Amino acid sequence: MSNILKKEELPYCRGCGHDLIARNTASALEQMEVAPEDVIVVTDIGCHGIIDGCLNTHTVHGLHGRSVAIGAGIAMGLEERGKKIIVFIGDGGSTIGLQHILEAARLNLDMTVVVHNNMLYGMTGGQTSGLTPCGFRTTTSSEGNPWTGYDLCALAYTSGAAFTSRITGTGNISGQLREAFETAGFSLTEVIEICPSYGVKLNPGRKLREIIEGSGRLPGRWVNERDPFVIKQERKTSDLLKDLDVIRVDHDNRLAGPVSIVISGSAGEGVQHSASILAAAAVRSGCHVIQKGSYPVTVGVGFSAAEVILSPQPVIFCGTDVPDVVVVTSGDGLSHCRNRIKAMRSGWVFADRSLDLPDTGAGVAIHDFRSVGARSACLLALFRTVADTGWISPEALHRTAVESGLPARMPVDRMMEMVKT
Ligand SMILES: Cc1ncc(C[n+]2csc(CCOP(=O)(O)OP(=O)(O)O)c2C)c(N)n1
Ligand code: SF4
Ligand SMILES: [Mg+2]
Repeated sequence: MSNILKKEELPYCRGCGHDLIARNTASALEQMEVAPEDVIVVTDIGCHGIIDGCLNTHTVHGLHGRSVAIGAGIAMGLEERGKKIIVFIGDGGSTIGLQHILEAARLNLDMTVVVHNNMLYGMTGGQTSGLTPCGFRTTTSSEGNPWTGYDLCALAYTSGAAFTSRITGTGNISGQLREAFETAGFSLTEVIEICPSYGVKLNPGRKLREIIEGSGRLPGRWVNERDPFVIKQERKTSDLLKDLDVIRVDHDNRLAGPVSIVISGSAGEGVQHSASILAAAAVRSGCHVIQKGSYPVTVGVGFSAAEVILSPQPVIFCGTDVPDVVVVTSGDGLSHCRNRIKAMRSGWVFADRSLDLPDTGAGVAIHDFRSVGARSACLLALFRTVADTGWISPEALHRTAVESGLPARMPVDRMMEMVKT
């Protein structure tokens, strides 16, 4: 099993060229012995972009045509060398956002762009793109595209890319991708492939090799000997960590490995704040902690959810597929996390008694969390969670809540008594 790919099954249609690129990208990175946490994959909008959920690497999903600009920002902002920034983009995206490619090539930013050129807009139904070859049939050019596609490699090369290649997306292309990934500076590899659902259907009997030969855009590699881009001006941004209070470890934890807790309630009911109290209590108990918030753009209404990961070791992956514990205190919170509760095969759901939970493989603990008031329900549920799981002590949570001044607003001492009895 690959250490870059999270899943054996990839989400594309059968025979899609994007599948070959994803697997060969993983294999190239493995040959190079790059750790998944040292790889940042930026994907564009399109079928190729749905790979995000299958990768163990960092992933950022861009806007259509803008993923190269995002990758460029990362490449310019990263102080640490040795990271691999790889942008996955389609023929559609790379012509919609062509200028971003030319600028990144001109600056010779240290990143690789892998163009998934299936010669049409796959995700939206097979329309012509700026790289569709002359004569190739798409859903918007039933007689065959009357224009020749851009020579993307020539544009990138003449803009200054350190390495540019055009390859055929068949067989083992890991060595060719590796050449791009190993380039110091900007590299672009255009992989020409075919979309079975539209390209093959609309161009029956035409072979990929013959299409490439007739397109005038032949495979090749082009090199500019240049140094990669480095930021020359002095950094003026301050270190955001420097001004934070140091939390001293004065409690124990009983964690054997990482655990994830999803806390889901309503806007205005203290979900994010309670999650921060839990996170700080876990830090003072010697844990490594990740906290993420999630809420609609209308922050004052609807759900409010937080994901907290507690771990005895540093947390490298900060996502949660299926949580170990869900804490849910309101109807809004339940609507938001219903599917996650359904997907649980083990662990615990701590829920307010007013809620009608879906079937789940997790254990269920029902309590009257809202009896202490809507704004305190979430913190009470977290007191119950730590008391029942034993991961950290209720005393650590209580002390953190007291030190942050919560007793003025919430019955923190009463909550402590409630879980002790
Ligand atoms: C700014 C913008 N324009 C248009 C769209 C609609 N759209 C979504 S996917 C897509 C086509 C993607 O084609 P391509 O980049 O070639 O990727 P593929 O699906 O073929 O992998 C389009 C036009 C969008 N999401 N955003
Ligand atoms: S529609 Fe085409 S490009 Fe999209 S996944 Fe299916 S075969 Fe691949
Ligand atoms: Mg495409």
